[in-house]
Amino acid sequence: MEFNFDGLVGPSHNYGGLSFGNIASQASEGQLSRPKEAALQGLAKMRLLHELGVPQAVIPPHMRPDLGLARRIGFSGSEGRLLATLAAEAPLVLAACYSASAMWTANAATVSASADTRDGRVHFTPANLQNKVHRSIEPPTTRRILKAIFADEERFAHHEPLPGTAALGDEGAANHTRFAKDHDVPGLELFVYGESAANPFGPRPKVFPARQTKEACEAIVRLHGLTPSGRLILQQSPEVIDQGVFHNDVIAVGHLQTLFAHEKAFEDSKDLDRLRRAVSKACGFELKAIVVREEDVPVADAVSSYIFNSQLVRTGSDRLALIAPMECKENERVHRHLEAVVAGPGGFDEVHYVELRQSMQGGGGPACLRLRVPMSEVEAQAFAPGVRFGPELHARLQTWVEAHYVEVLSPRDLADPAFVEGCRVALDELTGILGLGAIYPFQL
Ligand code: SUG
Repeated sequence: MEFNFDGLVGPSHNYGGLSFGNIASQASEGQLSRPKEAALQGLAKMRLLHELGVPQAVIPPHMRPDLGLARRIGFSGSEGRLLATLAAEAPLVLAACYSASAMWTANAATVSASADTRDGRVHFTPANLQNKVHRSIEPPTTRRILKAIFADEERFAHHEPLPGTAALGDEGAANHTRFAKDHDVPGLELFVYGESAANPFGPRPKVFPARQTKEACEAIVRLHGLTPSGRLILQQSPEVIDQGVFHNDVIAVGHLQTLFAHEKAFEDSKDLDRLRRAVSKACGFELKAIVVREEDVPVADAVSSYIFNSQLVRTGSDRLALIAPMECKENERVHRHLEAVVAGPGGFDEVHYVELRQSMQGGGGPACLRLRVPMSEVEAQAFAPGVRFGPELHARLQTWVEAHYVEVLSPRDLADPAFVEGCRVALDELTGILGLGAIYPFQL
């Protein structure tokens, strides 16, 4: 089975405009955010997946603000003074300390199925996220959370994040897709990078940063013990990175035997054939590729609607469903195309449009909000039961959000010491609800 571990949106969800190269993030800078609505939208998506019969679980938010970030770069003083100084002199640093970006758990880690790894364990490498200051502070907490959830060392292996340096830039599962007949048989793990550090004059984007390197992909292949036939590393088209495709999951999504991608997703026109051959060799079936042409959906529409940042899932009634952002319904061209894919042969069986506007304004669609963990039945019994999503946990989390989250958050509110205290109380209570023990620095 494949579990979707969705990131629960944190109480300080705000729009800092912190992600250069992510068009939605930049466009939303300084806007008022609605943390309560954001968290409830995320929970509603989890409920939909659960109701469709797709295994669902939740990953808690990180404690924010992380004022340690500000102190490490030379700001000082008591908590109250520090908040006031940052608000007056360094609002971007303040927004970074408060960022709820850990909600996008597709960037939390790369996960390899036990059927693919040499030692037969599920492997996790937290992403270093070194490309963005506000995200570079996530790995230590992510690692603690993943170790708390997947604690059984006989079944789960946890690696350190790769060194946080440009040559090893790693953004986790957003650039990783697994193709296989099923979740417990060997498959093909596809890694996609934006540039190669060892080839500085090779193809690379000219405007926006490439966040994932080839060298990071190679390191993860080694760490996870993937066999040569069980993995493929391809380059993303640098041209589309410059159009706002900052992760592969903004232009392609795959699941078991199916790939749904834009024709411009990869650098080389032969890459798709390479992928077909590799899948056929590793998995013994022909890849079902649903490739969208530029003339049907231009890259610009793919970026604004996030059509490829959809989740591709197999429902409890064995139907292939696409969970797409509502923005796809609002873009006439995209909507028409999706409906045609559903109606035509060899497409999806159904499409569900979900309202995630609060996350979308930060550049995170349905696929960004989830980390997929393929597991056997036995492995699924071994992870912390408190994070498994169902009606009961949904109700508890909804009540918790209603009690602790503010409706509207403005950049000014971030300087309020009472808001910091509110975040701590909320997250302390959450660890109790999820039964995870101490995972935040202030609890250790
Ligand atoms: O890293 N946005 C995230 C969005 C991550 C989307 N993830 C995937 N595509 N898998 C990012 O750019 C916005 C923060 C801000 O502007 O406040 C942000 O971090």
